[in-house]
Amino acid sequence: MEDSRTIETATMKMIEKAKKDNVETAWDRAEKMKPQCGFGETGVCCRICTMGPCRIDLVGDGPKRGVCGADADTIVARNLIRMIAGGAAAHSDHGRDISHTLLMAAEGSDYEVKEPEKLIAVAKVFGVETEGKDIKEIAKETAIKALEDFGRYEGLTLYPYTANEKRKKIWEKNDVWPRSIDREIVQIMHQTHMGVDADYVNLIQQGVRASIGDGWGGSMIATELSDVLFGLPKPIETEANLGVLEKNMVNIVAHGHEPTLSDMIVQASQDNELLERAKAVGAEGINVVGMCCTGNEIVMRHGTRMAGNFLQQEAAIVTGAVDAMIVDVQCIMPSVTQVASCYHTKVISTSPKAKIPGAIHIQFDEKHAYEIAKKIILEGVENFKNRIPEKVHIPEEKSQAIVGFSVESIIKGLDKVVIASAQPTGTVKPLVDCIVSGVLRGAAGVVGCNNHKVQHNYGHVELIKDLIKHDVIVVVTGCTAYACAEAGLMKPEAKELCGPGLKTVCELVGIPPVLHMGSCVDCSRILILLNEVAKYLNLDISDLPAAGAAPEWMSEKAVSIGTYFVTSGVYTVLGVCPPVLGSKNVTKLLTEDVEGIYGGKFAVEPDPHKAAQLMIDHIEAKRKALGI
Ligand code: NFS
Ligand code: SF4
Repeated sequence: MEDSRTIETATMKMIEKAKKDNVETAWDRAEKMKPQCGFGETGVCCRICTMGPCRIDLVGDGPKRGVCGADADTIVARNLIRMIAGGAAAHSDHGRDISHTLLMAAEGSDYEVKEPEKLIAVAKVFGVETEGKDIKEIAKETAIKALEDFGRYEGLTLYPYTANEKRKKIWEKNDVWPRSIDREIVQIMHQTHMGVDADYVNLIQQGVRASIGDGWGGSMIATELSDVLFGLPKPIETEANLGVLEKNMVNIVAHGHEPTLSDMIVQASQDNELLERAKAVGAEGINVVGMCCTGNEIVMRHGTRMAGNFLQQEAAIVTGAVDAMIVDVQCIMPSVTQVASCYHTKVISTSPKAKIPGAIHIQFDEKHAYEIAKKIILEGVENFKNRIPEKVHIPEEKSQAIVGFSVESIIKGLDKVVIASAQPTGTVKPLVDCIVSGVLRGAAGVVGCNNHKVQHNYGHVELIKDLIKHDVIVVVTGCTAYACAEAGLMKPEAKELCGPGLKTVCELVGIPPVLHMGSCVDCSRILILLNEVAKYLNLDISDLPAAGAAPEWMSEKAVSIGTYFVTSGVYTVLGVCPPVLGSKNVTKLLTEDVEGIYGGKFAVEPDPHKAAQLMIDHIEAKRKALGI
C-alpha cells in the first residue's frame, strides 16, 4: 500500500474509509487550500492595524513597505515573535494550571503529591525551606513560588537558574533572561503593536526572552510539577496505533494536553460503578487510549495505550468505534465534531478555554476532579450502544513500545552499566563515557507535530532511522513519539536498525534506541538532560555532540520550542520552513548570526535524509572540536 499523505497503513485505511463515508479530512481541506498564499508563507503579510492589510512585494516592483512604513524585516520579525508569544503562552498557561493543581493538592483536593522527593528538589530551586516541614506545607509554598514565576514584578524568573553557568552567562550578557514568564509574552504583544518596535534584531531578542521563559520556565515547571503530582515516568510497555481501539469495549480517547484531566480519566475509568454500567450496556470494559500530548502524559505514567498523533485524530473517529473523545486544550482540530457527526462519537470539551461547536461541554473542575471525570466517562459508556455496526472498522495495526524515559529513569537505567563496574551511581557518567569513547557518536532530540505538507510520519521515521544507524541515540517527545512507536522504533528489536555502538548500548542497558521523553512541554526534559551532561563535563550545551530536529512541525508552540533550543545552544533542523523567507536579514540572523551569540542555529531541510546528514555532520564537528 502506498499513499502520498501518510506512510502509516492504519491511517491510509481510515482515509479511504472517510472517503467512502463522505467524511472530509485535513488532507481534503489542504487540497482545497491550494495554492497557499505566498505573502503569508514568506511572512510579509501584516494585519496588525486597519490601515492594512499590507504586504510586501518580494519579486516585482510593488510595495516594499507597509502603509506605516514597516519594511519586510520588521513585518517578518513581528509576525514570527507573535508566533512565539502564542506558543509560549500555551505552554506556560499549561504550567500555571499544573502549579495551581499542586496548590489545590496542598489545600485538599482529589490530587496528591505522588513524588515527595521530587517536590523537595523543585522546592529547593525556588528557595523554599524544606527542613522540618510536612509535605503539604512544602507543596503549598512551592506552588505559590511557581505561580509567582509567571507574574513576578521584580527580579528575574527563577527556574532558568537551573541552567549551567556558561549558559546563564550567555543569557545575562545578551540581556535575554526572562523577567517573568507572562511578562515577556505580554511584551511581545506590546512591542509588535503598530508603531512600536521596528528593529528586527530587537524584536527577535524579545522573542528569545519569551522562549527561554517557556523552555526553562513555563514548560519546565509544567513537567517538574506534573511529575510531583502524577508520578515520575519509568520505563513501561505499551502499544501504539489505531489498533488499540477495541471492538468490544467502550473506547474513550483522551485528546489534548494537560494531565490534570487525562490522569483523572485513567483513574476514574477503573471505577466499579462505571465498569458495571459498561457491562450493563454490553461492553467488556472501558478502554481509555491517548492521543497527542495528553496521551504522552498518561502513557509515560500508566502505560495507557497510544491511539495516534495529530494527523490521526480524525482517523480515530472514522473507525466508528470511538464512543467518546474527551478534549481539553491545544491541537484539537475543530473538525473533530464534524467528523463525529457522521458516526456515533461524542466529542466532550472540558476546558473553559476551548469550546467546540458540536461538542458536549462538561466543564472540568479540579476541585471535583474524580466525580467530573466519572461523569465524562459515563457519557462514553452510555454511547456504546449507539455504535453503528456497519460503520465500525478498526484497523488491526498496533506496535509494541517501551516508553517512560524521564531524565531520572534514564540515569537509573544507565546505572546498570555502572553497577557492573563498581563506579558511583546516579550520574550521567555512563552516558558521557559512551559518548566520549565514541560508542555513541552523540545524541539527538527529535520533536514536534504532523503537518500535511510532509507525508505523515515519514519525516520523523526516516530522519530517526538515519540517526540511529549512525550510532546517534535519539530522544523524542510530542507527536514524533507516536510516529516512532507506530514504526516499531521504540521496541528492543529496533536495535537491529542501529549502528554497532548504539546496538551494544541498547543490549547492555535494555533500552530501545529511541527514548520517549514525554509530551511537548517535556522538551524541557531534553534541556535538563543536555544541561546535566554539560555540567558534568564542565562544558556548555553548545559544546556537546548533540542536535535537534522538528521534521513535521506546524504549531506556534514548536516555534517557541525551536527558539529556546537554539538559544540554549542546540543546532536545530526544521523540516517545514517557518514564514521568514520574506526577510533576508531575519533569515540570516536565525540561520547564521545567531550561532555566534547563542552557539545554536536553525537550518531548514525538508528531506529527512539530508536533515539527518546535517545533524550528523554537526555532531561530528562538535566531537572534533572537543578532541574526542
Ligand atoms: Ni506539540 Fe502536543 Fe503534536 Fe505538535 Fe500538537 S500534540 S504540544 S504541538 S501537534 S507535537
Ligand atoms: Fe500595514 Fe503597518 Fe498597519 Fe502592518 S502595522 S497593517 S504594515 S500599516
